[in-house]
Amino acid sequence: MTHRSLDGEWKLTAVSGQAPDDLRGVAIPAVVPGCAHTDLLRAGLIDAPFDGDNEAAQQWIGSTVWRYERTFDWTPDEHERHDLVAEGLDTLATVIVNGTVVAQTRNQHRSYRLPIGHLLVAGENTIAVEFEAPVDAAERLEAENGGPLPRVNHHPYNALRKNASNFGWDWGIDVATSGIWRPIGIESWSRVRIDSVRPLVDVAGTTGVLRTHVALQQHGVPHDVPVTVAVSRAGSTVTASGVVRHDGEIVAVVPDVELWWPLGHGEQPLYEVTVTAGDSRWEGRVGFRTLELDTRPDEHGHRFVLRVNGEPVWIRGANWIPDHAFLTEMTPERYSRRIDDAIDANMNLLRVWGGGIYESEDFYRLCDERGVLVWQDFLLACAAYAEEEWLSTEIEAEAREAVTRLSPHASLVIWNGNNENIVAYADWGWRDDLKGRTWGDGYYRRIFPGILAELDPTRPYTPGSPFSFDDYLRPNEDADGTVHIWDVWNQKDYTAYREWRPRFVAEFGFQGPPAWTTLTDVVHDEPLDPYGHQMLVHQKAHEGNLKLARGMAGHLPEPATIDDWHFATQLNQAHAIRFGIEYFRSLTPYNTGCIVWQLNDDWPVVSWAAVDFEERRKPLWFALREAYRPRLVTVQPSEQGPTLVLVNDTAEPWTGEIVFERVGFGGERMAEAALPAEVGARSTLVVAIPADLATAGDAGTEVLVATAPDFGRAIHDFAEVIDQRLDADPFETRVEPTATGARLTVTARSYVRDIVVLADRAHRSASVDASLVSLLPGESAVFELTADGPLEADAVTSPLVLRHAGRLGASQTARDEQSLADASV
Ligand code: BMA
Repeated sequence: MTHRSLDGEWKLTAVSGQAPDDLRGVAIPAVVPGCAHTDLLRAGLIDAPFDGDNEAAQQWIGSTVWRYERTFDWTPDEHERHDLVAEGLDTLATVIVNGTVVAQTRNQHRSYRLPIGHLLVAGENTIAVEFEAPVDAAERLEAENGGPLPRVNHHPYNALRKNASNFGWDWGIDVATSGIWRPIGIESWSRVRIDSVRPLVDVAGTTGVLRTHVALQQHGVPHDVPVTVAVSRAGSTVTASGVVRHDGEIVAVVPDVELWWPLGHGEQPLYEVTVTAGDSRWEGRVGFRTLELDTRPDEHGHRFVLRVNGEPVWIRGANWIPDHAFLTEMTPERYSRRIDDAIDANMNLLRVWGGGIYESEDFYRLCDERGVLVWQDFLLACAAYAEEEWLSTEIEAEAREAVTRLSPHASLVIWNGNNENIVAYADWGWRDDLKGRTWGDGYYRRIFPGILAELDPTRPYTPGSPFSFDDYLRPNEDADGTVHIWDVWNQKDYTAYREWRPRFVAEFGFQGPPAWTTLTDVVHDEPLDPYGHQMLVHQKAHEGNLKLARGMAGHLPEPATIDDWHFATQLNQAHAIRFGIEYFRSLTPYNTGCIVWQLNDDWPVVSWAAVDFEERRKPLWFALREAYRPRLVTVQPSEQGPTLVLVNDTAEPWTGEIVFERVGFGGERMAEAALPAEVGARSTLVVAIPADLATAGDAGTEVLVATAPDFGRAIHDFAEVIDQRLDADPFETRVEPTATGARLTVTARSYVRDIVVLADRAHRSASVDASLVSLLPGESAVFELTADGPLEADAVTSPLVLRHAGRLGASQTARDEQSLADASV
């Protein structure tokens, strides 16, 4: 077997469509894997797509027919077969080798293997891949197949098997791409090659069982081929072998197997698996663990409990979207940093959302190694999908390929049929709009579970998210299965999270802007304003800014400046989600998990993300790190009055003393109490708060502090920021230079609520290791800033960088402006 890569330099030509006249027919240098946008950008023919309102100016790219072309030298060799292997074509592609059409493909989510040996000539050959304009193609397919089916957003993404959010989403830029987006090359082989491998794990007592399904492709008359499977770890190898003609299963038994565990439950030992058939080899890694998704009914409804190796895992997760609008710009390093963002925020699961892609091997490999669980959606989101042959053959083929490709990955623990399509059918009125047309039910009820039963019965399946495991009529019922909680962002105050009693929250989120630098690098409105033209290009949510304002009302003072708007909306996002998570987790084990919408962004945008596109952690990220601590202490209301809830998501039981203090903003101890307590491993303890601590004498000037060693402390504010008489100037600061930046020490004179260091405003490269820190009088907190440029003390302590909740609102801003004016006189 030999592999010749065709990646690298190609030529790109706009063939027809809306490309400007001076570009049409002109070949420009191109890079494969890549897409037309990135090639045009590299050639200096378009401006940066994410900047300003370039999105609108560049819509023609998605309405242009693009042709990729290159030549390559070919020297005939001893092999019998020569296949063109394209791992990803985006999307409707005509593949032409030496003038002969070898394929017309219709699906970004599949790979293609095309026999081309008969077309190759010694010496120079040409290959061309011509892409139909994706926007026009989606519209054409929709029109040819019965007209529009219900969906969100402006383009008919549900008519084309392409990354849906690439056409724009309520956080995503519309950059309908075309290109060869995964590697392409020629594979030459003789007699036999391994076509696919599905290594499925099981554990029986202390023994690991690996059932490896091997499918072969043979050239000539098929014969029995000896196949070997070797499973190794730490120098010891178990081998098993068998004979396969078309496909077969080879069972390897690994005694004293080391179990693979999710983060927080144990180690992640991975076993190397090598399959050999003739001179064809397949290599991968597996982790031995069992999986179970318990959705049985109980006295409340239907639970949603994931068990790994028999142990329930409480999910602390985030939804994952493509991390770059131009998928080919992703690197292993960027994947790694993003997964670190999840781990550092105490998460144990990422949900790969169905409007994106089946992620790259890098993503799953890193999750396998680090113990981050993966919930994988099939790629159908927020739309009705036709079940007729023109679409179903593609959806079925891509699902079979994805289930097979991802089968080795220990981290992959749940397959999910779709995102919100069932709830849209049941609750959003789509049933009536459909007028009897198909909408996707067959995929969720029959095709996907059928594919999993056949190809990978080891992994749990849920038909949709949300889903009630009861019937299709109440898919978002909180006592049953999974819910998506969106009434809060769309209509209600965030305290309405407590109107739900969810078993498992698969989505809930609240918007906030990206870091100041991320935002102002691309939004150049003068003056900067939430309703500025370019700002609105970077705010895709329906009435997003109104919802941001509504969501702050009653909590934070109305912002008077753009700087205050930026900080206040970021702070409110953090408060909203922390409020939600602490409440959901306080319901453990009735509630078994929450998955926040969303971890990441695919371009610089106002969104629900915790980490912005330029990889800056928003205040929300720091809130997640706190709220997702394995040991959480939180104050929650109950019918009997405020309670303290200790959630212990560790294997260690805890015994200790809870100290309660009711403290005035100036440091006065109004009341104190200490209670001994015990919390079992993976258990929750609810403690009544003593009456004289539970209620404030003056809610505007006191807080309740509950400290439980190892759990940390909960500061319970008796009032909203807007109703608290917080000191606008409550601390002293000290800044010392360090080898990598600066160390900021903040010492409180009076209660400081939510210190946030907007480090990028001190230097665009700067980041900080802590934020959302509240201090009682006399306490200090240390913030380590890291930067690759100078960090002056004045910059670090500037009121635009060193922020806190007490310095918000019109009167304060006027004072700040006055003091800045005085200083510059
Ligand atoms: C959920 C997601 C996405 C969307 C998000 C925010 O429904 O599934 O469709 O981006 O809400 O509106």
